[in-house]
This record gives sequence, structure tokens and C-alpha cells, in this order.
Amino acid sequence: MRVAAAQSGPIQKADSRQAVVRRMIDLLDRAKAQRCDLVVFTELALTTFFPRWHMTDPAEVDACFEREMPSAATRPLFERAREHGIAFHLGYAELTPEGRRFNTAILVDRGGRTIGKYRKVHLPGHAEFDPARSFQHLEKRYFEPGDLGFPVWRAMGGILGMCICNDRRWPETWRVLGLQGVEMVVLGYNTPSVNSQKPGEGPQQRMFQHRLSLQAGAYQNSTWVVAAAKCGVEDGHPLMGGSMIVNPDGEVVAEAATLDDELVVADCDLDATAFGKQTVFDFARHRRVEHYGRITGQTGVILPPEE
Ligand code: CDV
Repeated sequence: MRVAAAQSGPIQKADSRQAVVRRMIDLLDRAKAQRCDLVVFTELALTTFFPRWHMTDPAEVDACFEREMPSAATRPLFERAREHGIAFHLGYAELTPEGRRFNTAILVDRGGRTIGKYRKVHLPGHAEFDPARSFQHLEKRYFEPGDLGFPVWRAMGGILGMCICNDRRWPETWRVLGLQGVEMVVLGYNTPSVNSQKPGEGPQQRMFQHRLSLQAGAYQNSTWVVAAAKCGVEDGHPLMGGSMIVNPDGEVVAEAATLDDELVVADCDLDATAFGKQTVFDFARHRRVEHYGRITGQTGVILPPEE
């Protein structure tokens, strides 16, 4: 299938949902012109990356969340995608009827039906204002950890899975998806270009770590990976780009050239995942689960006893 990572340029705090959705519809139209089957939008695609702000006014926080999907503002996106016969992935801040808050992504099929939902498991950052940081990363304040695990879906003639941003840095994410035979993992991200706690860690190192995570995840689980950035300068804060598509050998086959709205397109043959899954990463033949107990039995590090 032909897939597009729909990279998003910056979204300012003052930008309306309607303006953002117009930009996304423009990307969908471009994807249609390029005969794409699936478009992957980014994490928290409808707003600025608001966890950088320490907000104390509940109304201001609520304004960043979606109570329904589609909503009046996002329905035109669903309708245009259905008209084009394009499936899509969309990340947004979810406020449930029970008042729970998640960093969520959905998978919508070519007919406009939501067929999958994922809620971000690995929430980076902190819950309270941290004066030691050059900017905040308050995901632990605004969201609770995802409660849906890492499911996969039979869709688009293959097996698709999702994760969100920081999840891509955790091998556990990839392996849980890999153990379900995943053939394509789609994800969005908002990654600041600098580390708020380590000024020396700038865009080059961050890009290296991003590529390393995606390429390792793809190779070690023999899966395609489609990653879409929100990037550029949002309200004075730079986010890195680097949207890309990685093949099951871990090679980057398409990559963004800008820090703006841009489609990164590749033809992804899902059958190309079979070789790795049947050889070096044939889990059934080669995994040794009797030695992996610590992975699920223990969270933090336990040091060996002192001599
Ligand atoms: N949105 C994110 O999850 N961002 C993190 C930052 C904090 C490093 C990331 O892993 O890219």
C-alpha cells in the first residue's frame, strides 16, 4: 500500500481547530493526488504541544482536549478522507465522558469508521512545575497512562499497530507489537529539538536517537514503521522534524525535507515483513522467555549486591 506520513508544521496556541483541520484536509488532498491509501497524522495533531505549558485554569486545560471524535471541528476531516477513500491515523487529547484524560490515537478506515484506538502508555516528563527545566514537559500532569495495552488490528490487508512518540524509545513497545505479528507500526510525535534538562543535547543528537529507535524497532520486529512529526517553532519552542518511513530491514526509505506541513510517501509491501519474521526474528524458534522474567516482573533497576 502507498502510505504518507503527514508531517505537521507548528501549531500556535492561538490557532483554531478549524484552521488546523483545513491544513490537514490540504494534506489529505495532496495524498489523494499521490494515490495514497493511508495517511498518518501526528501526536496531538489538533493543538500546540500544550504539555510544555503549566496551566492552572481548568477551562484552559479542557480547551486542549476533545470530548468526542469526530467533533463538529474534525468532522470535515473524516468526510474528506471518506470521499477520497483514504484511511488515516490521528493523534489527539481525549477527555472521556467519565472525565479521564489520555494522549490518544485512532485508526480510521477508508469508509470513515474508527476501527482502532490506542492510548499512550509511556508518558514522559513530570506532573508539577519544574523550575530547573528550560521548558516544561507536563504529560504526567495532563494525562493518565494508557489503559488499552498495545493492540493490533487487521486492516489495509495487513496487521497494523500504533504507538505514540515516547513509546518509540522503549523496546517493550515494539516487541509486544511484534509478538502479535505486526506488519506496520504508525506513530506521531512532538519531540523538542533540545533536551530541557541537558542543554548540550541538541537537534543532531536528538535526531540520531529518533532514527536509532525507529530503525531498531523496525528491524528487530521485521515491520514497517511510519512516523509523523509535529515540528518547527511552536510559541517560541522548536520541535524537531524527521518524519520518516522505515522498512522491515531497518532502512529509511523516505524522509521529510522540511520543518513544515509535508507528505512523506512510500510504497510499503507488507509481504516484505515475512522474511525477517521467518528467519532471524522467528520468535517461536529463537526467543528464550525463561530468561526474560525481569522484563515484566521488575520496573526499576535492581543492582547486584556490593562485593
Ligand atoms: N511527546 C513526547 O513524548 N516527547 C518525548 C520527549 C519528552 C523526549 C519524546 O520521547 O520524543
